Amino acid sequence: MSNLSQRFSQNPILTTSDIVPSQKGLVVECVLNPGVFAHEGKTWLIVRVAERPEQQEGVTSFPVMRTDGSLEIMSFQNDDPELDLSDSRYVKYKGVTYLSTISHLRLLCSEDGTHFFEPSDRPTKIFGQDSQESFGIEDCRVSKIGETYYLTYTQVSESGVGVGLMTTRDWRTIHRQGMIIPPHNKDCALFEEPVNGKYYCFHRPSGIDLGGNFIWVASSPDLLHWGNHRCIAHTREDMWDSARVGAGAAPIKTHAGWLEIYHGANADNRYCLGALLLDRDDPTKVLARSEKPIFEPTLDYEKDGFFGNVVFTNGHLVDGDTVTMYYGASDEVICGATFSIDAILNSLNVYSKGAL
Ligand code: MAN
Repeated sequence: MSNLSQRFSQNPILTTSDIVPSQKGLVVECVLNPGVFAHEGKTWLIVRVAERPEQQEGVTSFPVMRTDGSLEIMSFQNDDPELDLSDSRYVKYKGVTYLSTISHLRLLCSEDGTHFFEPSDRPTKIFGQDSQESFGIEDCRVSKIGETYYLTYTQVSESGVGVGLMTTRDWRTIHRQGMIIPPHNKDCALFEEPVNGKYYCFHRPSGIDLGGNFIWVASSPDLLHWGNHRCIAHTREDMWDSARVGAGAAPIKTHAGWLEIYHGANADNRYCLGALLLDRDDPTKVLARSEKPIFEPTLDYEKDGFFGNVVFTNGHLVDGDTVTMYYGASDEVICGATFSIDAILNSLNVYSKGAL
């Protein structure tokens, strides 16, 4: 186990009991995977809140959003042979996949980076809005480009999983920009400055028969229209990131290149974090990558929970050599940890040219 990080002594800093349900009849099952940003001298999280009705004995029920924005509760008897509940994140029935909870985004702020509350002076809840978000919205990344905050997030519906974009300057009025990358795609993080005059992002399409769950880079003239897609990181057989990989938050610009903390999962759905280093002038070139995870689920709150053995990050703050990373643990609670950027860079395995 690597010793690169220092977990907050207050972990977990947010649990489901800290979050008030968005409406009567719903229970908060998970508060997880926060986007992170600094604004007006404070630390802010835009967390994912996953809810469903209280579960009754022998029955599985979960909400789906109707076109008018109200929730419909779907229910299935647990002994129905057509029902598959083998993964707590999903409900599969007669070959159709639903999510077991519906997620919205919630804005929280803090003076000290560990005690978070919903500010009373601005809107704090962002819900799925149309038929492309009827199963909810998830895992928001926040990138500040100029004076504007860009929020990339996962839009989930029966039509698939895609990347949505919202923008705001003041966190009072939020502008929806629609789906910028179509299904199946998620884990989109925008670079916070252009490289050679073009904007860049990471994204994660999923190959079905050919390919896999790999990290790609794309570029754009305007942050809305993305092209020139290049695959930069494959999963690696028999390693900690053998089944899926996906980008975390906006990459960190270092003297050595763009440093990206990413998640990787193996076939047992154990989610760890590692890092990639990309060329400063050409982010499609991978210079180095973690051989071993830089962060693993080892403590009780990371091993046991709504979906255990998961550490997942999509937000951090950078101050000099220190990255303060916020992460979801076991898909149920939010925690924090700090890393030294130099220590991460020194831990990477330098890549021979062209390796994926
Ligand atoms: C997926 C994502 C995350 C989640 C992990 C672990 O990759 O959708 O939201 O935290 O799985 O369950």
